[in-house]
Amino acid sequence: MTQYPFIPLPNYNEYPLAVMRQRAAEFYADIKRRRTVRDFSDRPVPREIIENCVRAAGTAPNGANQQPWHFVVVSDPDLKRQIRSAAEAEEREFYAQRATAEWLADLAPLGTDPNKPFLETAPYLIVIFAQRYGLAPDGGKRKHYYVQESVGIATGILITALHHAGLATLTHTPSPMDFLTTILQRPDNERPFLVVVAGYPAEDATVPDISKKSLDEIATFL
Ligand code: IYR
Repeated sequence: MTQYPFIPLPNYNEYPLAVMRQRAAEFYADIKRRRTVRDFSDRPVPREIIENCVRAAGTAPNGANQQPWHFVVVSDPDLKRQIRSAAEAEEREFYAQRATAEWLADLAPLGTDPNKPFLETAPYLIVIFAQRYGLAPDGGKRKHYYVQESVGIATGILITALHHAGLATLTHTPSPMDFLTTILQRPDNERPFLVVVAGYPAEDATVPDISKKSLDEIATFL
C-alpha cells in the first residue's frame, strides 16, 4: 500500500492561553451538566440534528482509519416496539436470573428495573454496531484493529455531541443484545455495541443524586 499524500495540518486553531483556559473551563462546566436520563418526552427532534451528531461521532480517532462502526438510527415506531419488547425480555431474565447478587446490589441505588418504556417514548434509538472485520471490495475479510477502543471513542463523541446540541441521552446496554442484529438486519461482521437513546427529557424527569469522583481521585500528574 502506498502512503497517503501528506498535507499541512488543516484548520488547526491556536487560541491565546487565556482563551484556552476559558474554553477548557467552559467545556467542563457544560459537559458536567450531562446526566443519564431515563424519562424521555416523545417530542420530535429534527433528523438533521441527529445526522450532525452522528457525523461528529464518525470523526473519532480509530484503528488504521478503518472506522469500524455503523450507526443505525431508529425512529420507526414498529422497530422501536420490537426493540423494547426484546430488550425487556432480556432484562427480565437479567434481573430475575442472570445478574449476580453483587451486581443487583450495585444497581439497586440507581433504581433500574426491566421496564424500558423509553425505548418507545424517545424519538431516537441510535444503535451502534462494531464491525469486527471489514469487507474488501472482492468480498474478502479485512482485519480491523482496536475495534472496541475505536467504537467506544466514537460513542463518547456521539453522546457529547447530543448533549452539546441540547438533547438528553441514555446509554443502554441490554445483555445479551444479539436481538438487535436480527431486528435491524445487520450483517455478520457487525456486533451490537450499545444503544444511545436520545430526545428531550420528560418534563418531570428525575435523576439520582449522584456525584463524580474528584480530579485527585481520577488522575495522577507525575
Ligand atoms: N442492562 C440493565 C442493567 C444495568 C446495568 C448497569 I452496569 C447499569 O449501569 C444500568 C443498568 C438495564 O438496562 O437495566
